[in-house]
Amino acid sequence: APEPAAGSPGSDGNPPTGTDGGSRSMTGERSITVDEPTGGLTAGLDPVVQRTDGTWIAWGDGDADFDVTDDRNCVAVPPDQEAYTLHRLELSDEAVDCYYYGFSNRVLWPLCHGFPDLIEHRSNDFEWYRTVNEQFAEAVADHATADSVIWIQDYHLALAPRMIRQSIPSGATVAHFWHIPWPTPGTFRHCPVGGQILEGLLGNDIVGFHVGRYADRFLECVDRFLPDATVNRARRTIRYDGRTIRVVATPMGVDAESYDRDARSTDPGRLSALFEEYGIPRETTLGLGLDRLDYSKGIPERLAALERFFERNPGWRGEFTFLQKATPSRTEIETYQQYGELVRSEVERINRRFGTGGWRPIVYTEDVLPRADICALYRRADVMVVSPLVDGMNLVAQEYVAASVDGNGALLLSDRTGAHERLGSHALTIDPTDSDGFAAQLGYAVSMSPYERRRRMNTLRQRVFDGDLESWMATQFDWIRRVHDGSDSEDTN
Ligand code: GDG
Repeated sequence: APEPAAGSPGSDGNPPTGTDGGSRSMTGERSITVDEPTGGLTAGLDPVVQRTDGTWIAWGDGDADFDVTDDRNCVAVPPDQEAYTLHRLELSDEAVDCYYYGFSNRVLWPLCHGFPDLIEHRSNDFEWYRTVNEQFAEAVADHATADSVIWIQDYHLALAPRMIRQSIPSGATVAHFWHIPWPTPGTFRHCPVGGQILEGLLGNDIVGFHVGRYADRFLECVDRFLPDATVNRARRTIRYDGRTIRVVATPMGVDAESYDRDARSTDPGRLSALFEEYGIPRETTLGLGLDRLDYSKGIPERLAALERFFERNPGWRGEFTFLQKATPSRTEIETYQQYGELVRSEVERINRRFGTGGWRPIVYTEDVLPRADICALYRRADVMVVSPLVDGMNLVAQEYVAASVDGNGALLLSDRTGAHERLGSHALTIDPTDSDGFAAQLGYAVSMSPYERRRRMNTLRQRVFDGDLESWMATQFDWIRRVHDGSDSEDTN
């Protein structure tokens, strides 16, 4: 089995300070507090790393209640079982600002999501990005042996693989999973340090993406911008620096069984209380949106489609309520602040236009809810709307399906998400920017026959359960094992 795992905080874009709502605390002997995060990836990785007896390297901003037990900032997790070692990198405020809110989220995030106009170049951001990547590489070198497997997560660590490669014993395997899209070469050109990013990533033995499209674009970018690399697009391999790098597409799933289980144990009293708190009529047909407040998620476009829907279907006024749960994210960045303001003001405007007496067509909240509440809402929602302008995968769509235990939910899914590749043919596909078509699909969803709902949902559930988080992990580790054992070599040379 692969040994140490290493990685960044995860995919939800939030630092691993463990302060998300709905967390559970365990207190060990040395007053160590471990908050279980609500995000899918971190929660999914934790049991895997527990089984490997490895080391998890993650950064924190120094605010978390973290009691280090040795001079390398290492602590055993869980405190009472010591299943793995958590090596924590403490970052200063300036480092967090430049590395995380700077180059990671002002350059790489908009670049990879195809929003080059939103890229902000600030002096020092890239230097800090490099410095933090170096810190990660040094921490890995502290733990790695010739037999190690190093598994790196996401776009915050693009330079680290090459640095790691230079500082660890040969024989160790380095794999990376990139949780967000990879851009076209035309967009990638907007990154002034693109060559360094690609060289950094080619320090890996394996680079993983959610879908084949991103893997192919990555190969195209390497082909176009790194003249020393030899790309084999058919085999998805790259020869560089005397090594072969394998590029793979392994779509990430969710822990479907646990969403199914939590949805089945919904407390009806709690659901009524939530409806009351948010002013949602008890018997309403319910639409649901659940996203980080991020410009990639297409929330204003969704609101425009809802406006069109209520315009065209006056009979649904008072009968259909849309709950938009938006979690504030990266609020240090002005683009995100402006986006939040736009979303809030559009909700108010639409509610003023169509609201009557006690009924609001759009109920909007920025509350972070415990997972039990999320599962209860998923189960209750008649229509789930997932309409990003671009999204690497999108776990929410899959969680909704897993939690639709009564089989009668309808999923509207943007064709610009990774999830659409797996679920698209049985969800109701939308182009998020086409308000008319989007509103028409919404109209279709709310009026869909129970038979069609069940038929579609049965197939969706099959796909989500077949391609769940565990199967994603297994596929990842299968690739890693093949490369690590050398059994992949005849394919790649
Ligand atoms: C990135 C990529 C890719 C949200 N609000 C609450 C809450 N959540 C949870 C959801 C879901 C997660 O957050 C969001 O995951 P997504 O996949 O939808 O989106 P990103 O955060 O953008 O994730 C994405 C993912 O990485 C994995 O590779 O799919 O494409 O952008 O799990 O349930 N959870 C709780 N309370 C909330 O209020 N408990």
